[in-house]
Amino acid sequence: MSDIILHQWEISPFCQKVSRILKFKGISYDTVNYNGILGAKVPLLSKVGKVPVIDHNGQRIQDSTRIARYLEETYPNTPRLYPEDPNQKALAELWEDWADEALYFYEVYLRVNDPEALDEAIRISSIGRPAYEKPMVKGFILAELKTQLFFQGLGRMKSENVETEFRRHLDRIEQVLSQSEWLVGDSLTIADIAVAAQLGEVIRTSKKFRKEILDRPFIALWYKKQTG
Ligand SMILES: N[C@@H](CCC(=O)N[C@@H](CS)C(=O)NCC(=O)O)C(=O)O
Repeated sequence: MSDIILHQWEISPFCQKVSRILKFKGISYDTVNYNGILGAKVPLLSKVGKVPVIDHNGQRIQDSTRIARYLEETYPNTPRLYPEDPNQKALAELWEDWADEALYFYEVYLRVNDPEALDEAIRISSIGRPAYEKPMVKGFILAELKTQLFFQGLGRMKSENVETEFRRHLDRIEQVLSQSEWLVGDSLTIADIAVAAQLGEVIRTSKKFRKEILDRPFIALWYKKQTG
């Protein structure tokens, strides 16, 4: 068994972010999945009640951003996530926060409003669980995500407007990557990992937007470099 246990939902972009960080740093880890109705146990993992959560050396850390900082401090001899230069570090952290707090809601919107993407997300969320749990999982996920979107605001916008805004975000990422191999500085940072984790969930669930994302040549190249 590894030193680190990652408690996760396979479909969560924040859990994917932590997986990508652990792989980038070459840190071995085991996962505990909360697929199907096991999702009901997620609120018991921490006071916040969300995944990802990691366990390491008797400590439990919740929130992908806090986990990223913890891993950077705890494994100083692994590749850096945060640039050394303070200005670049600030920029990388801003990208990270933008991916987690803004781009995330587009990913959720595109999943909830495209029946094919939703079915794929439910399929992934039900892997390893009995078939009868699927309708319950679908009902729970839909209710949860629609509520999030309603209060955040995107859920009350016309889908054509949300899609246009999402494309504008893609264009901005493409613009930056047309000038530089990585989002900040000259090597992969937390900025690239956080943005790729959100786009990765769109890519693996939405046929329509997978094409739109990967038709942007600089994003496609940058994404491939991170995923192999
Ligand atoms: N800011 C948190 C967000 C985590 C998050 O929203 N996780 C979702 C899965 S994608 C979750 O656990 N939702 C369960 C809930 O809100 O009850 C992070 O970066 O870890």
